[in-house]
Amino acid sequence: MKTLLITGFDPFGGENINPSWETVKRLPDEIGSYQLHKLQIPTRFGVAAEKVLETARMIVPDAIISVGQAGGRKGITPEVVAINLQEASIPDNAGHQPTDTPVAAHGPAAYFSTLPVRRMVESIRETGLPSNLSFSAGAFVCNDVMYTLLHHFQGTQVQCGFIHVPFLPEQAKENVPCLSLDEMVKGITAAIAALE
Ligand code: PCA
Repeated sequence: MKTLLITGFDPFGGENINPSWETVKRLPDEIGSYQLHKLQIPTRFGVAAEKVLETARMIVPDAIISVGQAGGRKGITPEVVAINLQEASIPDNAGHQPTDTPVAAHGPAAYFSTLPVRRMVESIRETGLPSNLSFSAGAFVCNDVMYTLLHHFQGTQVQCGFIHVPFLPEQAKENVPCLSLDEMVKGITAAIAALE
């Protein structure tokens, strides 16, 4: 079997739950030809990505998917691109709020996801759930993790990237879209099933 390292974040920005970790921890242990290794990471610049890399050094995964919350989005959105920028509008969970700072000092401006993002969108839609490609993972901790992984694993066979999920019903205020936990689990399972 192949190994998938899949991560979710702890709550941030005043929320007391993060749908990404709630979803990741409920995924089955095997999907298709992949054995899942689940990891919770802190919503902290630098530290989150380092934790993923530390685990990757131990388990040597074939693929890495990091999942995060994007409150306000309607569907499950595989991210196409990560940018070399930290620009935070709120502090992270350690109180850091960098602006105009590169993720990697001498890195390129951006990296494309090496996950099969278009196939993932199709696979999620086949379950009846809303999904589309996203062309911005923001410039907060999620983008920081995605960029760091793609920078680290460039030129290797390790496929990596990021998927944002909407709020859960208990987080969404009036007229803000959300998905239930069961729907998120179904959608992320379908995304994983699209891996080679
Ligand atoms: N979402 C944030 C960081 C942690 C999370 O779940 C983001 O989109 O950057």
